[in-house]
Amino acid sequence: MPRDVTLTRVRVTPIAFRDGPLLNAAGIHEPWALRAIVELETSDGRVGISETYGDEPMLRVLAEAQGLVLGLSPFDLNTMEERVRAAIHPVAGAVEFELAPGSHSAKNAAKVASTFEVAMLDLQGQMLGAPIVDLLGGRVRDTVPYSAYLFFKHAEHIERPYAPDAWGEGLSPEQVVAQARRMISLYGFRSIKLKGGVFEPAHEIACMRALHAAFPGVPLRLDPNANWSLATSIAAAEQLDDVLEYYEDPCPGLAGMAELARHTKLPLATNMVITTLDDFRKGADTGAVKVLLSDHHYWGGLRVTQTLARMCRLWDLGLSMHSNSHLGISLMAMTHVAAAVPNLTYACDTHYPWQEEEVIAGGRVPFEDGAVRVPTTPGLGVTLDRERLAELHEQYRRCGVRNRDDLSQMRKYDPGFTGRQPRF
Ligand code: GKR
Ligand code: MG
Repeated sequence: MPRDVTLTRVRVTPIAFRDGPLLNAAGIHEPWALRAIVELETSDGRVGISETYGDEPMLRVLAEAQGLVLGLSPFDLNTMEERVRAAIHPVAGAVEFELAPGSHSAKNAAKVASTFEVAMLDLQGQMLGAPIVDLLGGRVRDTVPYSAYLFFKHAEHIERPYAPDAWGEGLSPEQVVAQARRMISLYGFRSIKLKGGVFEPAHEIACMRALHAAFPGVPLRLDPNANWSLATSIAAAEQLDDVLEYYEDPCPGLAGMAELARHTKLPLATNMVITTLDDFRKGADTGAVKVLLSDHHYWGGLRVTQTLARMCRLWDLGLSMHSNSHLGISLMAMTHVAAAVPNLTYACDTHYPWQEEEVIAGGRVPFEDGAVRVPTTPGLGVTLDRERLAELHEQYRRCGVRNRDDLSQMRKYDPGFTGRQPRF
């Protein structure tokens, strides 16, 4: 009987993989991005897998949480969640990476529950011979669309031992258009997002207009990550009105976004001002946000994402997905849940094209016409390549990066960089 099977072991492997010199409001990506690969072993010898944040505070929380699932059945998701919520708490005085609300320690319980949930659903699927999407109510689509996620970038990292990536420099409007062309020709994406909040708004608007001219009819988004003041965001909205499908987190705070909403007809999207169900309760009625960018890694898992989707439907909000640097296990978890959400109204974000390395057997997940095919095989539909896992863990051991720090990295290029936000 499946319920006689219990979880007997938790294995957490931190990994580091190469990342490009991508610019954002906080600074610039370091040469290495971190993740943690979590494996849950069962009494009948199965292994369920999951991928999450790999920074030091997250590794500490995962170590603290390991014992909470031992002895549970992979079907005991509710008990797992209750235990995690009772035992895992925010850390007072924690230093948090502001750009990525997923890194905040207030999300610790949600992040751990999400990590365990994905691995437990993988096990459930293996035991029942069903893909995770079936455990979430079944697919409403066979492929999940993703967007071309563009970044301003340097050609090379400032530290020289790292070979340049294949993308070259991406600073001018022409280079940004070339980056989009390359990404679309490689993967077939049908919408485009530019990570902004890096240069003077006039330059970023010029880039958006260049993309609009180069890709007529392709939906475009700009995300300054709250690095524009309210006044700047209002002024820029007028110049972006005919160009954007949505305007993502231009200015800080729910109140700022609500005020901006009174000055523009552009739908505002966020992964910064509504990041918990509690924020949703407070924020949905303000009219500040019309599109929610969910992220199962810090919202609490795939089933919470489905709850959020129902709430978006009830409040008449659009829904899509946010991303950080990640590998294929996360991409597959995103794909399963996105396939089970009827009201996925926009193509999801993914950093995946920026990552060259993988830990899953068979190598990188393919995109077909900008979309990932939803697996029909049991569980997540992907398994670990243990040799690659060991290599990426070795990179983690050697790379020296233990926390994401885009600000300090940027100071290597520009010692005067303050990281003050909003900067424009
Ligand atoms: O990876 O530089 C980045 C992004 O800026 C990321 O940290 C954000 O969390 O992509 C994210 C976003 O949409 O805000
Ligand atoms: Mg964003």
